[in-house]
Amino acid sequence: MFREVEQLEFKLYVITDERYHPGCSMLDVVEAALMGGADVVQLRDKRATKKELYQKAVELRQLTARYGKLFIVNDHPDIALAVDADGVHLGQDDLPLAAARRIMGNRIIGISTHSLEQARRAEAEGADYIGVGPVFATQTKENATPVTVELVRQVAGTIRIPFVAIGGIKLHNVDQLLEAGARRICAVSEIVGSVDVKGTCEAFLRKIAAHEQGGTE
Ligand code: TZP
Ligand code: MG
Repeated sequence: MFREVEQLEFKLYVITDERYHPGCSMLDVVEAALMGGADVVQLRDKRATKKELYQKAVELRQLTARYGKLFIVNDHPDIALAVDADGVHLGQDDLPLAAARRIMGNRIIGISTHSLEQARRAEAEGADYIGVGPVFATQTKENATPVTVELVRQVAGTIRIPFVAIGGIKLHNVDQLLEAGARRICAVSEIVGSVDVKGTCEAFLRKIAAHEQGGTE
């Protein structure tokens, strides 16, 4: 079901993290996010075995396909291909982009970046989108030093491929990123750890839309 995308269109990117919803099924949480309008889902689980990740990926591929939304696998191009995901997301210490491109062909490759130099390099090397962060302090990712809102502003003024701001983003602090030029937002704990996953996604999207129309909500 993977679709070739000419210009990657998305606004709200959600990443799975089952640590934030013990006792709730991941599929139910992700489905609530999709109902709330999330338009990219990334499977990220550093604790699962490869076999477990593969099984989760199969299920998330089916679910995201039902909603016609993009599905990205973190870290593992082989799993991404095996489940017909739309793409893979890689960090600075993962498989180099050129090598990943040989595996992924025209599918989406996203790259995590933490500086303007890394953002420029990912763009030059052919990334389809980049993540910029963590913008704020986060409990979700280990050893992640905040990169500041100023970097988001610099990336917005420099980079032409889509970029998504990530890291510590909450409904109460997202406006400053939208003001700094972010058009796409990724949140993990604020969405999947919410008691109202669908409502939280809707609230993020309302803020993004309000900003596009030239003001805060
Ligand atoms: N990469 C940079 S920050 C981050 C990742 C995967 C985690 C963001 O999680 P949260 O809960 O939205 O701070
Ligand atoms: Mg990685």
